[in-house]
Amino acid sequence: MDRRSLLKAGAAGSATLAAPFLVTRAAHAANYRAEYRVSTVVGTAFPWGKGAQIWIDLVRERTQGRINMKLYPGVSLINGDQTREFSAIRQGVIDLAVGSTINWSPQVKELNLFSLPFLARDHAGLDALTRGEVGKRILQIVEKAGVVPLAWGENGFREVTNSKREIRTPADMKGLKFRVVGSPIFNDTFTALGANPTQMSWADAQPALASGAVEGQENPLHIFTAAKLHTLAQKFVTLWDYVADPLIFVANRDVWNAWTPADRDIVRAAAIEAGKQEIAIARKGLSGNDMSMVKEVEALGVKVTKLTDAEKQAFEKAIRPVYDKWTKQIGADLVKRAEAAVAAGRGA
Ligand code: X2X
Repeated sequence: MDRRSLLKAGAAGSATLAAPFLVTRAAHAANYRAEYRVSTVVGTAFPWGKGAQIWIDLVRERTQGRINMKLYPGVSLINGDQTREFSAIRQGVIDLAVGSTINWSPQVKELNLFSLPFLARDHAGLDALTRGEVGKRILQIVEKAGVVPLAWGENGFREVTNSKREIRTPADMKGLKFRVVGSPIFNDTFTALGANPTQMSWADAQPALASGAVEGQENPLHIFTAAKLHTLAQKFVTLWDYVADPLIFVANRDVWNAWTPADRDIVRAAAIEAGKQEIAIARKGLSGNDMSMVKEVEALGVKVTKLTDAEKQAFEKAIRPVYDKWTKQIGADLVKRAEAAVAAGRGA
């Protein structure tokens, strides 16, 4: 075809119609990366990693592969140093994440709210926080701190375990060496209980438990079973539900802004859906009539002790100065609203 007939064909139809479409495709190709990296602490053997993978799969399917997310568990993008995750998302070292509020607390002090001992108490109390005004406020704070919050998930209520003895009273914790997570409130809490806490990453915790360098730790039961903590000498588990550990699905702001509004809607809706599914997985065997997770742990040869409300009160009393100290750091007003929300949510 010579040039003139080409122009004619173009004017006649398909070529002119195709042109704007091609431009849009080219713009996508220029802004969209071949892969977006999603950070988590644990992988798909755990509810947390499963939730991230559900998100990834939903987004891939609904964007017809335009947005290709990939899971990087073990916080491998920052060499396992989970307390640096929030900064890394903000800086763009990490594109997206499903992260624990505990790990982000060093950068966003209000996230310590969830680590206030015996604040949430149960799923109803936790839901009253995350699904209500307090949850909205927390997500606004996260956004102001520089990342785009999308949805809530859940690691679970953290239960205390150790290799030495049954824990029923604060006195039972005396002198025990515990691995604690990366926010200093955990050091304060375990110190107030007479224990001997050392802060370390999850990656370092497992060899430290195996060697006996530390004797105990605290994590949700789903982490206990999936990480096989009974093989790391953890023979005693106490269900005290002292701290709820919610997760937040987030995106780096530049990554977010580079996507079309329609694609952002897809990614956000998928995060909300994945979060709901993930929370259901995290509560499986630990709520309502189905407490099969406790049986599962007992079947591993572990002694599981469930504290009564009266027994929990002894721990609460010992920890009170820590609660008061951290209330000031978090913001007395936010804590007051949280306490009121939990009371209303639990029908207390
Ligand atoms: O490090 C932990 O204990 C873990 C896996 O629960 C978190 O990342 C908060």
